[in-house]
Parts: sequence; C-alpha cells; structure tokens
Amino acid sequence: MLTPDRAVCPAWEHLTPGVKVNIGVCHWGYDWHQYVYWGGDKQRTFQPGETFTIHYVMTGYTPAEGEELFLASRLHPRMEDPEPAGEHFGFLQVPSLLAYPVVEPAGTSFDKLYDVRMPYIGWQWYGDYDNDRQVGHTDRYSMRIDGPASAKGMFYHHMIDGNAKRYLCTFWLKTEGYKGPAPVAILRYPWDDKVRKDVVDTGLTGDNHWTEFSFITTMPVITPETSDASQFDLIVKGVGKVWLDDWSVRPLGDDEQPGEKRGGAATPPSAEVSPLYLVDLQCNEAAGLSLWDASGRNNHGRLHSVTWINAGNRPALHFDGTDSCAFVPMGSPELRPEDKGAYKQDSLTMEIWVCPTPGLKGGGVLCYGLALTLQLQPVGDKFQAILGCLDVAGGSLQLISQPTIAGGRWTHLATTVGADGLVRLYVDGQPVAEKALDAKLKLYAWEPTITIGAYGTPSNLFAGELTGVRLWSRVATPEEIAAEAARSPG
Ligand SMILES: [Ca+2]
Repeated sequence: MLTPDRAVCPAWEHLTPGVKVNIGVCHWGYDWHQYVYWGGDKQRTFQPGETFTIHYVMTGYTPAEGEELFLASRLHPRMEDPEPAGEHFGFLQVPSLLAYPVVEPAGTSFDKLYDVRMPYIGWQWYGDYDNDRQVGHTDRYSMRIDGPASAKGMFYHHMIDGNAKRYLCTFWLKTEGYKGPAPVAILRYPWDDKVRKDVVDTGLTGDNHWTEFSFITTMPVITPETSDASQFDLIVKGVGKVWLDDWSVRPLGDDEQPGEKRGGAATPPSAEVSPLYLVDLQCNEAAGLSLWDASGRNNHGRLHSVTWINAGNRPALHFDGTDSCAFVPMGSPELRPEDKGAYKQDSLTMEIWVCPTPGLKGGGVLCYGLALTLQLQPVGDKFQAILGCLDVAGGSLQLISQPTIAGGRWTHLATTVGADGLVRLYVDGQPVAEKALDAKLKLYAWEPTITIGAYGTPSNLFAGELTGVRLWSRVATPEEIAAEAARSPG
C-alpha cells in the first residue's frame, strides 16, 4: 500500500472486448482517470462527432470493509523510511508522512496534524517546512519555513464555492532574523504556468511580529478550467525564519469590497551583485539550516540533516552519508535554463573544499543539475574525483582524477566549462584531466539546480565535510584556481 487511505478502495471489471482501458483513482483529489486504447498501447484519439461505448462494472468496499483493510495494511517501506529525510509524493515533499497539516480553506491554524488523506478537507501542505508546536498566531501551532524554501497548498474550488467569481485569501506571517528577498505569496491555477497569477510581495525582512495579509484572487474568473483547483505558494527565497498561520480562502459576494492588506512596497535594498560569482556560499554560519549567498544574487542554500562542525579555525558542513544534503533552489536567471533543454550558463567554474571521512564511501559533492556532477569514489585508502557531464546533443563524458585525495584532509576541487565545450578538472589547484563536450550542458526539467553533498537526484550521499562552494560566471584560469587552492578552506 503506497498511501494510507480509509476512503477509496475501488475495483473495476472491464467488459468490452478489443479495447484496453486503464482506470484508476487519483488519490490527490479522489478523481477518476480513464485512458482508452484500441489495439496495442496506442492511445485512441477521436474525431468530432465520433462516438464509442465501453462497458465496465465498478465496485467498491463498504466503509466498514475499507476501514478493516486500512487497519490491516502496512506502509510501503519507502514511505516508512524515506531518503533523504522528509516525505515525497513524486517530486513533492511533506515533512513527515505521519504528521502533516492539510489545506483547510475555511481556516488552517496548523493545530491539527494528520496521518491519512482527508478528502473531505483537502490536500496536505507540502514543501520544505516544519510543523512548529511552540509558535502560533492565536495558539501555539504554525508552519515554520527556514529559507530558502517554499510551501504549497492546493484546494479544490468546490471546497469553497465553485461558482464564486472572487475569493479573499488571508494569511498571517511572522519573521525572525530574516534577510534577502521578502517572502512572496502566489495564488495560481496549479496545472498551467501561463495563466495570470495573483502575487503578493510581503515586503517583510528582519524581525516582524504576526502581520496580516489578504488579497482578492482573480483566479476563478480568468479561465474556465479553474473550476477545479487553485494553488497557494509561499516562496521564501531569503535566509532566516518565517512562520505562516491562520491561512484561509473564502468566497466573496459580488457586492463585497473588503480591503486588501498586501504589505509589500518595502523592497529591501538589493545587495551589490558580484560580476564574478553566481553563487558564493562561504559556509560561515556555524548554525541553522541556511547558507547565505554572498554573491548578491540571492542563490541561498538550504541544508537537510546537515550538521555544523568546527574545522580548525572555521565552521564547516558535516554530511553523515545517510540522509544529509543541501540545495540551492533555482534562483537567479543565470542559473536557470533558457528553455527546457539547456542551461543558459555555458561558461562557468565550480569549486568546493572537500574532506571525505576516511574509509567511507565518498559520494556526490557538487552537482549543477545532472549536467555537471562531481563526486568522490574510494580507491584503496584514498579517493578519486569523478566529473560527469551531459550535453543536449545526447553526449556524455567523464573526467577522472588519480586516487590521490586523502580522507580526513581538506582538498580543493574545481572544474571549468567553456563556451567552446572544453571541460577541465582540477585537484588542489592542479589540472588533472580535460575533454571537450559536443554541445551545451543538458537540463532535466525535474532536477534541482545545485546539489551539495549528493548526486543531483539526490542520491549517492556524501560522507565527510564540505565548505566554500562557489560558481563563477566564467572560466577561471589555471592561475586563478591555483591561487584559490593555495588558501585554506573557505
Ligand atoms: Ca496556529
């Protein structure tokens, strides 16, 4: 059993020969998906006016039988022990399968957590958040987001009023030690990025007590397909703590004109943007879940089960090799793809300091999507660096260093990719391998932009310490890389 569910256990018997029908219940919203095939696996398309008839019988369990099955069922092992920490439904994440708040349009106060789907209430909130049981707006419960991260909630319009032309969305935010771009709330149609969105820039930075925001949504009236669902996103691109509480969406009568509390105008002064670095994570925080990007481009990093250690005279990140990893979400335009195929950035340098745990497995170190993947692999009692590259022409190549990298000792790794396709790998400032790509770096639509301490999916988790993560906006010269490697870590 993949998803615990007391509500729906349907079964179908298909009665039309020669026709293949795939039918299933989508547990997101308990809607019924049906695909019809004629001959082989080719899906049938219909011409206007054409009709067809298929026969099948649908049966289900009674609620009592469903409850009995539910109580007798066990979670799939992947759901009981997800890797890395946090739960995944496809590409979505909730903090724990056994304790999540659900989207209640009438008012989500985050005081209740669920361990089963509640179709009559709503979907679960998903994203990178924690269930705070100490801090709340009018109680002690809220959603906490340590930026950079985001949380999303989807709701069917029929849960509110499918005929209403406008909704009023209200929520409360609190911030602490927050810097970088202010949290942004977005309400949009979930299945189409192209339709207009309602966007509220909260303008909050620093420390703010609970602050109310509200806005009238345009979503139900702008496209007829929005008769089914909307999605609320809270995008936290900066670094620091943000709490969300008392979120609600209610239908508005035609004559109702509530005031909106959009906050917003106070956009913080933008930091000076480095012409050289796209990402500059110096890893000096020594505590917390965030990595501040000193490049001024707001490509801040987010830690998952990573601990801070003192590496001599400076902090560093410890990855335990079982569930630690870090991400830089897709941020500045330079890091994003120019289309769904290739990264815009075709000339760059990646560098990082690594200190693998002696005798352990090494693992993924620094990945730019899956286009550039740098990892360590044990050979005898040392490690070798392996750089993998994928291009849009379907080409791939690997650069492999000699196994000279010692466990328990800091080593500087760097790689450069030029617009001409030339890829170089450096270990401790020395060039150790080079090859040429046939085309630009390849993007997969589902991959995270930059992964630290893991392979890009994420898998192959790193065991050891890492620090000083940088992406340059151009190819560094061998002299520049040697100079970086001559410094101490970071
Ligand atoms: Ca609350």
